[in-house]
Amino acid sequence: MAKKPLRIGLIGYGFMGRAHSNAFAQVNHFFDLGHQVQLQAVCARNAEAVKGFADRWQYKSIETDWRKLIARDDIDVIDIATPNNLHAEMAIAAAKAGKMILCEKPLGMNGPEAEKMVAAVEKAKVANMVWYNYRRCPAVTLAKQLIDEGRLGRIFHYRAKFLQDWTISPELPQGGAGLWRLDASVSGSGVTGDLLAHCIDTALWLNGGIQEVTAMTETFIKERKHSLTGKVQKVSIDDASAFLARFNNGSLATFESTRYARGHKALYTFEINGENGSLFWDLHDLHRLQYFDHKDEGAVRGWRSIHVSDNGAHPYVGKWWVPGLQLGYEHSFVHQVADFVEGLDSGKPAGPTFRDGLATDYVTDAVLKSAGTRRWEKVKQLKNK
Ligand code: SOE
Repeated sequence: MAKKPLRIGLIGYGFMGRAHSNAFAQVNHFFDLGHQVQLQAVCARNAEAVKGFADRWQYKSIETDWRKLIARDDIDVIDIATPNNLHAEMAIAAAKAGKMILCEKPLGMNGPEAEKMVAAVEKAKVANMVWYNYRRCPAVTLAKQLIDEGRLGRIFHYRAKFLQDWTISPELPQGGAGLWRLDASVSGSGVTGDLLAHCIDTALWLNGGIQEVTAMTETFIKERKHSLTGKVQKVSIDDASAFLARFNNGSLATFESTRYARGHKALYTFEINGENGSLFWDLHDLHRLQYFDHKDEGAVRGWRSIHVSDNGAHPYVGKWWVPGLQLGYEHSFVHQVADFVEGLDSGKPAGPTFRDGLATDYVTDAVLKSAGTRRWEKVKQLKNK
């Protein structure tokens, strides 16, 4: 049977534009889906650069004005891969135009902005998803399966970190392409919204909702030259952020993130300790899941390192190569597109939806608030639809 076309209009061509384009280009080669994903158009302000990107990734056409892209009737899905301050305006306009939307994380600059985005997609009844890609690393998906099967029993602890070291130099400017993450007026926040948001999305998925948090943040480099103005300006992002949390299921958590952990480039790890077992995952070893099962016979009991590459037993793996050959970072994006399309095919939308992204924004809001008040802060909970 002929597949339905799913015509993508991508906005933005940075690091994430590439990761998404690769996923769109690959997904039908490996997954059996009811839709054929098509690289229809890419949009960015610089016509020459966007033309180069379109040629490289084989997009059929280009736009330099995102409103024109959204108005086109040969586009089914708007994919927002722009800096954070543009997500809301674009997503709300796309929803009003009846487009499906994929949006980079974090969903909004903050909870109130993300609420408007959720209201827009739910009013328009358009499919929507946020690119929290780490859920779709097969080892992380396997962790979800093991938890849902009850193998860990009651959960006591959740521990997550996301450590980088790329902003230590005071000479690094803020603002502009590649460096907008250092400019709070564009990013919304520093590591809290950029890195901890990943940890929080995974945690909410694996361990349920968070009730309250107490946090501390620090801005180590107080002023930096702004790439766009050339002036030395105050830095308003959090360079480092750490918080304690209490989950609805009674478990306790610690979360830590920084861009000042010399030697660490993208060290995202989480560990979960339950009554019957524990799990540990490390992005630098992303195809492995460490699992401790207390039910194992005493003499051989210990942490096992599962190489998540078994065609039959492990999530997503059977779609790729032969057993034992591992998958990497880019596959998590391919899996996310596959699940989005399968959600369209089946009518059962895959997460994280905008609503799920809002739940993460509520936690990051509470973290930033607590860092200011130096008190425990309640996390706003999602209202029922
Ligand atoms: C920041 O360096 C960054 O690129 C984040 O923005 C991504 O979301 C994360 O996956 C890797 O690090």
